[in-house]
Amino acid sequence: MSLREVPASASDTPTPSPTLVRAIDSHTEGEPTRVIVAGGPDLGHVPLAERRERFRREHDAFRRAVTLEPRGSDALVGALLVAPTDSSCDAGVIYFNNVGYLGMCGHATIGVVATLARMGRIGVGPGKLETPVGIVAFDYLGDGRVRFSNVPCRRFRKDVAVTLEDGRTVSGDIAWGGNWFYVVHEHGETLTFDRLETLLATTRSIRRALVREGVTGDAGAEIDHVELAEPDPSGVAHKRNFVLCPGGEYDRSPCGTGTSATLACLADDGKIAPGELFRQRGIVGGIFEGSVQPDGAGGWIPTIAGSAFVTAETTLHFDPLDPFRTGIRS
Ligand code: PYC
Repeated sequence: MSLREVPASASDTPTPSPTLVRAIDSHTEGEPTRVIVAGGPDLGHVPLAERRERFRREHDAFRRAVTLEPRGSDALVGALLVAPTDSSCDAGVIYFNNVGYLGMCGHATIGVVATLARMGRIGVGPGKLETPVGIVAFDYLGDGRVRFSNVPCRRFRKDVAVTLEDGRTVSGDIAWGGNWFYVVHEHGETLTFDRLETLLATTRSIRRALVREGVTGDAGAEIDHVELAEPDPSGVAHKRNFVLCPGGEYDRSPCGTGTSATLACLADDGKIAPGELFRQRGIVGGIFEGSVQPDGAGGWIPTIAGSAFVTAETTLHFDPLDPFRTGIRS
């Protein structure tokens, strides 16, 4: 039976008809975000980490319907706007992608803030978002420009080597930037966009090596982001990077949580001082600016700035007759 012939089951219905799901799409330095502003699943008014688990358990078809083709794409990060439990926050947000749920997402945070500005829910100035991994303070600077302070970030292990299937050895640091990263500094690659297929193949192979060799984050946490980094030869930025995301796609932006993980490693090594400006260039050319401050517990609070642009304001339709209404799955 081909995928086209697989009947869609009732449990796959992502939203009860005739609910309208309203979304605002944007991109942050090239990386897309789809914010669900109305009609998303009701997850109750419990802490956001619990709501994320309920989303995963009871409404995963909604995640797939929003992010997978034909409605979404593997590069897309979804952001469900919810009411915060902390009334000092402007909104609560749960991030998700083509394979699951993210604790935090830097480019999507910038996209969410630009979206809230577009909706007239915030103006220029400071604000706060509640996420499943903590409260994120932001400053909306106007014209889509956003600066946010990430959750506390830290390096977990330094100079960890793994061996790829082709015999190459690469070496890097394991760090928490709001997601778990393997920040690879010895990789033998040149990080240019024309080498996209090679960079994807190498980072996917590194990801397999991490699994094969049992290399994890703290308490056995899966390292689901791989970041290759090198000094930026153009001099426009301090470093340029290439980031493989959990679902096998690459981050078009310089990756907010990846830049945070990089900053934590640089700060631990004394290569960047608290408050010193750092620029990271992504693989398609976008730039994030960042800096760190000590968090008082041995880690670092990164501040990241970048720009997002709204690309669409849409109503999503989930036709019960559409066999692919909850996405195309492999
Ligand atoms: O900007 O943190 C980020 C991010 C993670 C995955 C895609 N973008």
